[in-house]
Amino acid sequence: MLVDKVVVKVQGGRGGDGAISFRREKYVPRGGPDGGRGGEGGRVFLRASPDKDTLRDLTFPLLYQASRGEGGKGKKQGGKKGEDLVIEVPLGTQIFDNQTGELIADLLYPGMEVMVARGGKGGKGNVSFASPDNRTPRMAQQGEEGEERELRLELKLLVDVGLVGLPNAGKSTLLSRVSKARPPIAPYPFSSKAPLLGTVGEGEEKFVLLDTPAIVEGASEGRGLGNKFLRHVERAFLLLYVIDLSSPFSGTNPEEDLKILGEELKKYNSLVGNKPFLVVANKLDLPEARENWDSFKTILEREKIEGWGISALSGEGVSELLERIREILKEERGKEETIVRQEEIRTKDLSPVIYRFSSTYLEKLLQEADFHPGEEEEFLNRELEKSGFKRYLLSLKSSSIIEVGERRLVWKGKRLYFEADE
Ligand SMILES: Nc1nc2c(ncn2[C@@H]2O[C@H](COP(=O)(O)OP(=O)(O)OP(=O)(O)O)[C@@H](O)[C@H]2O)c(=O)[nH]1
Ligand SMILES: [Mg+2]
Repeated sequence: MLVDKVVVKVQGGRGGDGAISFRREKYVPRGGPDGGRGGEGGRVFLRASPDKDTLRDLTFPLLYQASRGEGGKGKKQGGKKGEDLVIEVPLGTQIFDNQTGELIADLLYPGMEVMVARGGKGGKGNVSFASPDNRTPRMAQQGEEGEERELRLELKLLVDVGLVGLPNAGKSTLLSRVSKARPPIAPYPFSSKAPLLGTVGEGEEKFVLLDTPAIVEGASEGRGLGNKFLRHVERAFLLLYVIDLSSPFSGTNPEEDLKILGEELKKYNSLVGNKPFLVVANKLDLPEARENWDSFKTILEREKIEGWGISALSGEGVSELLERIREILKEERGKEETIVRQEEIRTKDLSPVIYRFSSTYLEKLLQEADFHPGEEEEFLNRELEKSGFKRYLLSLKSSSIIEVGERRLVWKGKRLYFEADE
């Protein structure tokens, strides 16, 4: 079963304690204090991993804690920083602060990492407490506790195309025909109880298709399996309304099925209800379906709705449909704002969110920018404009901080800036 909502606690590592130590050297009988500072505690990050498609692994343990900073040492040596903890979550995971409800971040890019808890500061060593009155301080500061936060993680799968429809229409059959996914298929309603992903095609043309459990009239009031799985198609570029031409679920005709489906999707929300769609009229291999197709097609044409007749079972019409889907996806993906997938990120502006991108593209770009002294930022933003990478940045809220290796950038007003030195 797909786990798509979890609550977890995260905590940065404790800072290391400051050291109490005195210089010991030959011929220096009473050396001064030389206890160094404790290291900062590790931070906690969540990373978007394309290999994961569920939050199930996160249901246990409930507290994720980064490592402690090391204690300070003699000879004024600072302790080492605690190691960061990186937790992998599926692409499309949204991170909320469970107390305030604030959306902290939306992980849309493979490898994108967001910091969710700071490490505690290291304590000062006794060096810092020396004064003319107290040349041999026997005190040091303890490390601070790491920041603790309760997070709610919600997965909204990043799919390109979503299959929706009334029960028994052939959604799962179609998914299994065009991908390696093996959904349950059965000649009775509600055989699918959970959404299932499949990838279709290879390389540039590849897209992700999602099969969803059936919608029935009254789903918005909780009938059938309800519409709780529809949020997974909220970010799709395109929906396929699968209609059973042979024996419409409404018991009347395909038009009625289409009407019920359309209305339920609109009742769920306008994002899903108004998403571009194709009608996929299925089961054309059956004689009664073929009879219904002629009049249904005429109605679709009249209403200016694009419809495709197929048989998911025999494969008739399927490759033509796939070709059309690819054409639409090419268009949609080309639009800059689509990575945000029409979803506004509503957040109160609290502290800036820190992201890490393990991206060789960005690293290279920063190196190249160094060869343009005086106009590094100009160069950076100009190059960004030309690349597909900017789309990912557009999904971040303004004033976010982006860490690339040792460097920090600020994303503001749709531009990248080098963070001013403090
Ligand atoms: N003849 C024929 N039967 C089909 C076709 N597509 C699906 N079926 C049959 O219709 C029944 C339902 O198919 P599913 O793929 O499980 O339908 P679904 O829309 O996923 O159903 P739910 O998960 O219950 O919503 C199965 O018995 C399939 O074999 C088709 O193109 N032609
Ligand atoms: Mg199914």
